[in-house]
Amino acid sequence: TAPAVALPATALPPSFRWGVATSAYQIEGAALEDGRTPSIWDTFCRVPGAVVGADNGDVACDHYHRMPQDVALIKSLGVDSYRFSVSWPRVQPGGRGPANPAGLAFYDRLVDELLANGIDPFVTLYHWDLPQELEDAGGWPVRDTAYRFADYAMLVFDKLQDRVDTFTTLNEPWCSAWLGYQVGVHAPGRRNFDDALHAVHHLLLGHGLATQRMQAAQSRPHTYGITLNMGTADPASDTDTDREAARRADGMGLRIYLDPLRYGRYPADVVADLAARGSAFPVHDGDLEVISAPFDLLGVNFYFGQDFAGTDPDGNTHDEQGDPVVRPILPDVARTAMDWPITPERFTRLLVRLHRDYPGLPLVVTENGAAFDDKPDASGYVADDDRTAYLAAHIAAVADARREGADIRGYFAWSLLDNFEWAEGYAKRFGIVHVDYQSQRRTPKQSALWYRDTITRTRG
Ligand code: GBH
Repeated sequence: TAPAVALPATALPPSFRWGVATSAYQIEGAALEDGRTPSIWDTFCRVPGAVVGADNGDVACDHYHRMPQDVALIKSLGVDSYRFSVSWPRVQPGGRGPANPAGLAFYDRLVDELLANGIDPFVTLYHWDLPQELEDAGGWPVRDTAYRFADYAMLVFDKLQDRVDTFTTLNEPWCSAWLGYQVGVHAPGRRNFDDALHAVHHLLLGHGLATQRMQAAQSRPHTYGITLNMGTADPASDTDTDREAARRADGMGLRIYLDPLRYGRYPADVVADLAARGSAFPVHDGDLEVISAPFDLLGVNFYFGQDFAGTDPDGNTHDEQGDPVVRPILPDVARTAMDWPITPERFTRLLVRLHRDYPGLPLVVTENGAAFDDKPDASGYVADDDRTAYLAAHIAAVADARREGADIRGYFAWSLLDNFEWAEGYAKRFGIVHVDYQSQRRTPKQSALWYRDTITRTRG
């Protein structure tokens, strides 16, 4: 990897928001404490072969018990914001009914601790931990789950709105829908195309219902948003077949979320593609008005961009089911420990494109980061040149996109801590702070020190 370049101090304005991000199931542990019930991830982790090393989030980073020290750690990194998610089954066990006071109290204490340390809390309401009871009732493919989500959101909002400014609804609905219900590599591990498609619609509906209800109940103005995972989908070559594959990938990966959210309609080309295979979004009258409820901020999670080919390696344009081939091809560049290509110039292109195609929507990078094969020394310190270079290149990409006019307000590094990396278990480390899972000792890596220095210099 190329060595990290120091970002010019003026590359980003003093008002730029700098943060670190985590999610509840990935760090909290305390899976059975204070009334929390299982989520789909507690269940999925027990499925043989589902998670590398048969790991689970029972203990994770034990953040639930170490929260004040972790907030002190966040402060020591020099960031001004902390993005965390609220665990639905902690706050509303079973996914229905009244709030669990002990569960809500944890987030109440977290917010107070952050504010006392001058850190702005940036709340994600849902980062993939659906209460298992709601999955047993059908999960996201079922319409009722959208209404259950809005009810849950209000329990959190009522408790925290006096002190929290930013509420985002969903983290990466693409992952919840397709990885959870079609590919089956994430919880709940189901494999059905139409279930996933219905999940997309109900996730978006849940976002809209929750956003409308929070806005109606607010006692002061807040910033409302949603976070999407976004890549770039380029044709692998100039052929019509590859261009068509890239169009389909972009439609299913990005436009089926942003078009309804911003313009109140699913993209016509995707609707036609779906109809050709006998599928359709389960839209009821009025749903698209709800889904397109105005919001203030788009969270962008970016890891890499890819190319798409419309043929398989044997040259076939259709698979065994008769569906057109949309084959991802990873750009031929350096990779991370996830085997993900490192593509910062595509990040700039994505951000500029969002500004062009969905104007008037402020952007915040809610996740960006990388796993590498860390080699801690005896003290736990990791000299992670590779991660440092990754962050430097992607923050420079944000600055480039701003110079091209994109309205990007902030950047959150994924992640504060090494943590439970979903289907990869604890084997993959994304933290800018090393975690020794035996002792739970936290040690900032070189990348964290670089990040702190970068923030300090850009603040002027
Ligand atoms: C994020 O997901 C999560 O929000 C976060 O919890 C997680 O720890 C972090 O990233 C690191 O993984 O190759 O078909 O999957 C990112 C998941 C990975 C989804 C890249 C899109 C590209 C398309 N994204 N993936 S595919």
